[in-house]
Amino acid sequence: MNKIIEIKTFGNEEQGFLSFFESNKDIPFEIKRIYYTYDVPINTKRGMHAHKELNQVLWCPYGEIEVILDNGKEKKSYLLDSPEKALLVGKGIWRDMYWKKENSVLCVAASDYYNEEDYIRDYDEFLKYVKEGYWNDENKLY
Ligand code: T46
Repeated sequence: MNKIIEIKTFGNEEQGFLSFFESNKDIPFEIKRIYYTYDVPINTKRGMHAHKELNQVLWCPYGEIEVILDNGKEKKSYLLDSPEKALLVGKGIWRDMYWKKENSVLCVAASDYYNEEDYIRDYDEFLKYVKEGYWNDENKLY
């Protein structure tokens, strides 16, 4: 988790491209929910939370979105600027997303149904979980 992966892609410039990934094969979990974020004004920041248990894969089929991941010990920046790139984001990761281009779309496939109880929306609370070793070493960044 917490790394960029390449999405399998077929096609050519004459006919266009098709990209796909499959649960438990290309991404390391079963998908239970899909959502997407769009019509976000440029330079908007979203996210600002972590998940206790949720695993997700993020991809940007159109546009450019920067995702900053923070495991409480280090931060890394990942650029979603191609429909052939995806970012795996596991549990115990604080995330901030920045919309870098007009009309960029963020798509997300998640390992579980929506549950507000799984969110940590306060950064100090997130750091407390990190200090207590809640995720052990399962939230490394790559
Ligand atoms: C994440 C990043 C990448 C629902 O009711 N159902 C859903 O499935 C989702 C995802 C959200 N919501 C509600 C909860 C809030 O009232 O939609 C509203 C906006 O959600 P939020 O402010 O959490 O949106 P983002 O863009 O900051 O974060 C979202 C996901 O919530 C989050 O899990 O990792 O995208």
